[in-house]
Amino acid sequence: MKIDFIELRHIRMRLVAPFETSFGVELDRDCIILMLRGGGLIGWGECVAGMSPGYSYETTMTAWHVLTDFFVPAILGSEIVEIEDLRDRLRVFKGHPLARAGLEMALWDLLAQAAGKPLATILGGVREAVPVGVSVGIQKDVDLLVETVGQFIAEGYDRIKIKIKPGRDVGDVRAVRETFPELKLQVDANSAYSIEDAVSIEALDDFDLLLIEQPLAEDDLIDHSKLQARLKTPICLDESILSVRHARQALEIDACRIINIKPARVGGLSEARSIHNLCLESNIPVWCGGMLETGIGRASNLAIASLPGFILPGDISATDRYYVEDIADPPFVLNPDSTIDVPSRPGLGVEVLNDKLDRVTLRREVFGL
Ligand code: OSB
Ligand code: MG
Repeated sequence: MKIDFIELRHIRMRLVAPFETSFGVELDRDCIILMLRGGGLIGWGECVAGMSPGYSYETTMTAWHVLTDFFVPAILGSEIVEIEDLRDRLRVFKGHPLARAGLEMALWDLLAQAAGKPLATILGGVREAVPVGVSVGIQKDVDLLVETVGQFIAEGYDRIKIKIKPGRDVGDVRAVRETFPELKLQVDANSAYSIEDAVSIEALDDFDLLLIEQPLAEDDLIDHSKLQARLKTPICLDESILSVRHARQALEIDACRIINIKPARVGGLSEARSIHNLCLESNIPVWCGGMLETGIGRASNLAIASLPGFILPGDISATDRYYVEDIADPPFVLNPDSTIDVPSRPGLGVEVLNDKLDRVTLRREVFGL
């Protein structure tokens, strides 16, 4: 099909509660919503780059620049038959996986709709519902953290991830573990430690955690490997894994024993599926990470998380954990067994609500033939 129209929107949505990590606190979430038209169908994508380069070097503004000046012109007017056609056209450009992934998501939606099948089916999904947990930001103090975790458990989440940073690690984890001895618990440092101050990471080894996510720098597989050798708890890499090659190399040197797969971080669903396939062959458990997505990105995450290797609960929570009002319908709800249903309608399987989308749009640009 020929891609004859593309629309980009920079949107901003208020989070139900501020989200604090080792790299900062967010009250609002910014992202770019992409709309692609081809063959009379419309596909939607979400580029998760936020306002500050805290998680990744990409921001909403750099993604806007790279998309509008390079990626969109490379595909507008092109005859696209499969995802590889898009990947081929973008291969000459370096980096910017979040921008790449947003565009790729819209194309997956379009191609799945053209095939009349849910995205999950097209990707090779095998589950109708996926196990999920909730990612809890750093709270004002330990008491509030324990209370917040307790509320999510009461809502039905059976796996909790807590964000940590130097000074807010062992104390936070001990308090949660003492209050909830049986809880499936894991932590995420978002690369806030160095190998020199990893003693506090080693101190977390005795709390029966499912995993310790991204303790060290994103560009440092070597020190992660040294740290993993000192821990019985599996290290899980997030920021460090940008491609299937990184995944293979990390596993070869035992830099991690679990991988967090975020399609956005690795440049799209196609690369995410390759990493999943590698891990499945290598008996390495994977799970789907999140970037506080709207219903559009969440539908895509649920689709990839339905693949057989995603055996650990994902950071894919119900809509009401993030937003009062979403831009897509229906909202995602938590099932009593701490799972969320995978959309079963063709494509992403959600309906974008144009009036709500208009209300959160800060900037819009269209590209037509
Ligand atoms: O590191 O997993 C992360 C959110 C923004 C940026 C980075 C991360 C996160 C989360 C939230 O942990 C997961 C979610 O979407 O619920
Ligand atoms: Mg993470």
